Amino acid sequence: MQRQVNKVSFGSQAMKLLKQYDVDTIFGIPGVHTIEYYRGITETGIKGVVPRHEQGAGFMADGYGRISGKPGVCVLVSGPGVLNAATPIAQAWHDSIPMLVLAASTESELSGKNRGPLHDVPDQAGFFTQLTDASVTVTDPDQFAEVVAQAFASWKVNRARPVHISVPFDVLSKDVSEIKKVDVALPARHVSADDLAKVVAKVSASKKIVLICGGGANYAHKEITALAEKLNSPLITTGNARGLLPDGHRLNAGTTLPFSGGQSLIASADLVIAIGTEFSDVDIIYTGKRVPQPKSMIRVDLDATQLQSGLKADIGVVSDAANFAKELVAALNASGFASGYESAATDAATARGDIGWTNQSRSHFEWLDVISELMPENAIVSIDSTQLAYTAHHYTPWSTPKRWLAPYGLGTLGPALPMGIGAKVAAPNDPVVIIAGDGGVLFTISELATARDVSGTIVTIIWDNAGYGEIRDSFDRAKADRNGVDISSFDLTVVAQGFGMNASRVRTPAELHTQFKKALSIKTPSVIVVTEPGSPADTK
Ligand SMILES: Cc1ncc(C[n+]2csc(CCOP(=O)(O)OP(=O)(O)O)c2C)c(N)n1
Ligand SMILES: [Mg+2]
Repeated sequence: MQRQVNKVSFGSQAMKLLKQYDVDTIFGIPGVHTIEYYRGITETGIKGVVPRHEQGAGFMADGYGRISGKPGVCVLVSGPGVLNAATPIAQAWHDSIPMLVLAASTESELSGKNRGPLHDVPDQAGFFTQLTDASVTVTDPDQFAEVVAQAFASWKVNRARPVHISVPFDVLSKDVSEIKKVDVALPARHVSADDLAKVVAKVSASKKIVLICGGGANYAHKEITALAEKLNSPLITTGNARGLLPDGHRLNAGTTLPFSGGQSLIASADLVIAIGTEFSDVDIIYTGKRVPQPKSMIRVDLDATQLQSGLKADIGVVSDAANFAKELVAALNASGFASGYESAATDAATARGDIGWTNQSRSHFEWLDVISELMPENAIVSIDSTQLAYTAHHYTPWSTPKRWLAPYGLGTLGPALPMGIGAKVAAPNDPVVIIAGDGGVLFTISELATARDVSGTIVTIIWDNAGYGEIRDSFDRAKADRNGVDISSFDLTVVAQGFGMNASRVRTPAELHTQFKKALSIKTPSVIVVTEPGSPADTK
């Protein structure tokens, strides 16, 4: 069939449009259904990164999004392809990460007819409505341009959430004219004059003001630092905001939400200002102790539903974190505000020091010290749900905002390796350090192949205790007979070598020092398996 002049397939026009939004990478495993998205892609300069499972595609897009600040884009086949990415889509939804999921869907003629077409699932777009800001089946090029424009505009000013677009297989291959970029601009979220006046009055009447910042504030680290300094307020971060203040900053009260240090600081404050946090349970999982309701509280969030959920705000402000911080500092300067909180720096230090470490965490310190000692300043860390990480979240000093990646919102297993790979794609010159458990890493171990493709310094440290350690301990604490927790453990160094990695096993912190130093010095990926002393893995 001859193509008409100036007309190319819907799929290729869609990618040309995305190029205009500065998309440079797509993550996905191609299939016959998605060939049209790939047709002509070389011409656009957009690069395809191929995970070995679509769960990897989603986590890579997530890591890419967190590091680049741009939406990660997945291109996925209908049915199994896009369903395989449901968990990372849910993770991005929880952690407010921009992500565009472009999928094929069942041929229009056969959709909903129950006749068994390849990769068919009933109502694919409907399935994803719960996990996205928008999930739509698009059959018209203008509608495609509109949905994409809305998504990119919304990511700039609203709480970022994934967007899923399905295009039926037959529509993707139809010839269409250029899909023209539509201009959509949504207003930036500022503090209203009324809210600002209320906030200034509250702040001016309070002596001890404490800040709590979450992932929604991380992107505004410069403005928030200026606000913390103006208020002279100790600042506690959630996991997603680690590094917002540098480790040595006098007002840094650490990632101390679950501990008596952080919670006493909050209880002693006249006013707590919480910015961009949903007070996720994962942030307090270390002790399970819920953050107490402060005496008085201002909550600032782009998502109005957050303002009264869990901890109640006396004043709830819908605003972008950077705008809130800038506008409040300007108003306080104009009103001649001066903080009367003289012990702010000491209180921040006390909060950081008052942590009830478990003995298990104490046994992690010597390993984490080695990792911190050698960690390059420009490193990105990507962490899974492993016991070593639970300690690291609160113990490891961290000074760079947005570079400590973990599945805080969803608490799923397996994201660390693919998120780290996505991060590497976004920042090819920066070393990536991944920490995962022997259980979690197996969820996505096939992505070692993608790490090899992407190449560069990507160090995966596997904490090996031959089992689902945290769950094994939970069974013991619950006095339940262990079941399903002492999983078979394989020699992961051999597995890694099979993927072409530099791989080693270490049994002491000194050996970790040697191997980690070596791994950081080479420009190809490495795997270091750490045997947890005294664990069932120690017999290997
Ligand atoms: C998708 C998913 N399945 C199950 C769990 C429950 N879970 C939480 S931690 C954990 C153990 C993980 O084992 P490993 O990665 O080896 O880390 P360890 O606790 O041994 O350090 C499990 C199974 C989960 N969080 N996510
Ligand atoms: Mg384990």
